[in-house]
Amino acid sequence: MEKRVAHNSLFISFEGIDGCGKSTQLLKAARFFRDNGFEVVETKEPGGTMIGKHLRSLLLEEGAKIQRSEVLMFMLDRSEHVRQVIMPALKQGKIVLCDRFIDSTLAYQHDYSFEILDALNEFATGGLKPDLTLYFDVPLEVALHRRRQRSETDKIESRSNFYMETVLARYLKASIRDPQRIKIIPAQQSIDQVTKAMEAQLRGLIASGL
Ligand code: Z5A
Repeated sequence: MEKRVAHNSLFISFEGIDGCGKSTQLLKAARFFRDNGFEVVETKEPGGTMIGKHLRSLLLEEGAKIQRSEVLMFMLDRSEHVRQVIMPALKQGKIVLCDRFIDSTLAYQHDYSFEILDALNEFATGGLKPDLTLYFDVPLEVALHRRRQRSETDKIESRSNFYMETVLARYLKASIRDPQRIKIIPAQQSIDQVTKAMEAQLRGLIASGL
């Protein structure tokens, strides 16, 4: 695990393809930590700050015309998010639960190499990485089925199956590269079963003294 920002602080990111159930599980994790007496901040990317909210609507509703610009907009969002929200909370010894972070860029902006995106992520975050990343692993068909039950799709969500298969492959590559940080949670089962698997990881963290 990376060196902690402050004693008792913990930074956990939630990752996976759209429809994997990570946002649902983030809420459960927040309740789990609060029930165990911890202070929790829930946040997300894109859109965790005021500037991020503007970027989010530009990115998700309009879609950046140029991919390079899209990457840089995610980086601007991330840089402000770390500065305004994540670091202050960690310095106060809080638990930060973040819906998407650096690995989303590695997975979704897959026109670019890990080398380039690692450098950009490092620059945007000042080197901050999550202490733990929970990757919710579902086959594309399961995620698509869950997404179909929701009515709206935005510019990014309407991408092709081929694009999404590549996103899955990049998540896999990221988790193979960094198995200490990225823990894979099988997420095909019911919400309660997935929560159980996730809580087993979180209990382990608490037992190890956080
Ligand atoms: N993006 C990027 O390209 N680069 C970056 O660097 C970053 C982001 C940071 C953000 O979309 C988009 O930005 C995202 C990547 C890109 N695009 N895509 N595609 P967003 O924030 O609008 O949404 P999202 O993060 O992709 O997903 P989401 O809406 O938050 O969904 P989710 O977290 O994957 O799943 P959920 O909301 O928890 O669940 C989805 C539905 O399934 C819901 O109805 C649940 O009740 C149901 N569900 C959840 N779990 C289960 C189980 N276990 N069984 C059955 N049903 C379930």
